[in-house]
Amino acid sequence: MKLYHFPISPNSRRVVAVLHHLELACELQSIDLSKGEQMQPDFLRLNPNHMIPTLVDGDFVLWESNAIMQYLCSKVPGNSLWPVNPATQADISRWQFWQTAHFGNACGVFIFERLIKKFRNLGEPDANQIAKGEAGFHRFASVLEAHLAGREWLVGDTVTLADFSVGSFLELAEMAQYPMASYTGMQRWYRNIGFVPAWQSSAPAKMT
Ligand SMILES: N[C@@H](CCC(=O)N[C@@H](CS)C(=O)NCC(=O)O)C(=O)O
Repeated sequence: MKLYHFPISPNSRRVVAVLHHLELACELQSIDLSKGEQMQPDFLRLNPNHMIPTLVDGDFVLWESNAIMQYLCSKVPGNSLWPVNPATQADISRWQFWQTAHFGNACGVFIFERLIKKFRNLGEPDANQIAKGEAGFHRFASVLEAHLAGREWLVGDTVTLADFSVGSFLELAEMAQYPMASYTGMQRWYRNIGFVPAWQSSAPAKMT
């Protein structure tokens, strides 16, 4: 298998964490988004959305990080990241869809305004966008905070794909200055993810 990724992307990192957790052999190929490598014709043939992560497994090409994570788990029967119980799988999928549809976009405002704009010389953060971003962030962060009350993990009593998917966006919380101060449950939960060996070993090198 070969995974095209960009180490500082949260969408990539969570897939790499799954590979490490399951101890699956996979070649990693970095696609440098800062150099526009995702627009190269060879890569566009694999993923016409020009996005990483993208997995190639023989003749099978798969994009969308959450689909890749589920696919990798299906290769390792009995793993605890994606347990076979249908209700548990649906619960995990729920959080993965929620992350893609809502929480990731809410965090994405701060990532774009405070990190990507700087990275690409696109000017200063826009105060109106940040204000709108804060409203969106609080809407969804409060759902996550309430769910985490009295729980260690999002689903069941062990780390699952749900934690990797939703948690991956907290990696950039400090750098992109998400308004996190009052969300002590989220902070505690993300610290716990930080103790998972596969999460530690998949960490990208620090950005300067
Ligand atoms: N929903 C996709 C999102 C992937 C995504 O947003 N990838 C970004 C990096 S985090 C990307 O490759 N952007 C390059 C581009 O849009 O040209 C997933 O979960 O895999």
